[in-house]
Amino acid sequence: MSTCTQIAAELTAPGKGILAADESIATMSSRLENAGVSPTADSRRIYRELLATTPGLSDGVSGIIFCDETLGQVFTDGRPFPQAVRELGIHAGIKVDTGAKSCPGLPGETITEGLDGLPARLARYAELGATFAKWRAVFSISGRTPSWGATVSNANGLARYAAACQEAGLVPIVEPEVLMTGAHTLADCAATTATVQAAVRQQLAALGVDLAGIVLKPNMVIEGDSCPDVSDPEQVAEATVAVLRAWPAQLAGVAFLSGGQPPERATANLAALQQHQTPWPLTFSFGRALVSPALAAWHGDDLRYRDGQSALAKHVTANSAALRRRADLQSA
Ligand code: 5MM
Repeated sequence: MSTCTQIAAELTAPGKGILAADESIATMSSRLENAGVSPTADSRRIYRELLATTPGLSDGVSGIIFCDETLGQVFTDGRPFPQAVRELGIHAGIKVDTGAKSCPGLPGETITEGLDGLPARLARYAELGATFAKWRAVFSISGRTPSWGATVSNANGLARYAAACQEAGLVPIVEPEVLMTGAHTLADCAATTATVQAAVRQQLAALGVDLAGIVLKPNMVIEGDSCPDVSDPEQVAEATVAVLRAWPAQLAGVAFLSGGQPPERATANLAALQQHQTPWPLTFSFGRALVSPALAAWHGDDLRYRDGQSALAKHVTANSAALRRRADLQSA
């Protein structure tokens, strides 16, 4: 088994998911400010340390994705984040894209950047102790989007990133996100997600990416946030698995993003997904659905540090329990 295959299997091990704590400095700063915390490098560091040192975190979390700033920071006791997290039994990952930027030629659409100098950055991240990476491309549904140009360009970026990661010995998390923003229906989301994922598969194959050494991080198939017809967990799960069935069995695993769903809804949908037999594990790589309650409970108050950790632990436990339903079904 190659290193990437082994790490990808560990990231998607039964009962475990991934914590996405990789907000860019700008996003993290604005979330801290909204929670009443002064956004400094140290407050961002303290918050990520709060998350990572949550008691029992490794029972339900196999890996934490950080951004460049955090990967170079240290715990209060002086240990670098990657080392300290590794010593907690958790893989350290790194977001390596540099964000979704306006796409020349395609007004209103974005292309995710970050390929320039990527091999050298990956080598440095591996040296720092990262074992996996993440790159997110975003697609929005409207009457004219996503265009084929944006779909193929972003799929090619994801594939070039994934190939570079595997050459560097890092597992790429491949994240094509169809956004929930809008009034589109579940069926609209299913059609767009299928088209986007087909383009990603084609580009991964064209660049010889080994699917056994990647983790796919897709959106669940779900209606837009202003669509009046709200789907239930069984509908989301059925539509999501129907789209995913196009992926070959060798894919290491699927770790869903939460996409702005309320935490309880994301967990209920994840639980419903476990009812479906699939050749790959279906787990979580949630950001907001895990960290928002923790940030709200802590909001920068030293006296509420443990409350922040308890809020995170509660949601990790609930999602891990949702995954264990799959193990129960398989052994029944
Ligand atoms: C944590 O948010 C990540 C991106 O942050 P920036 O936009 O600041 O770069 C994001 O990629 C995240 O990892 C995924 O979208 C999943 O997060 P959600 O909140 O959708 O589960």
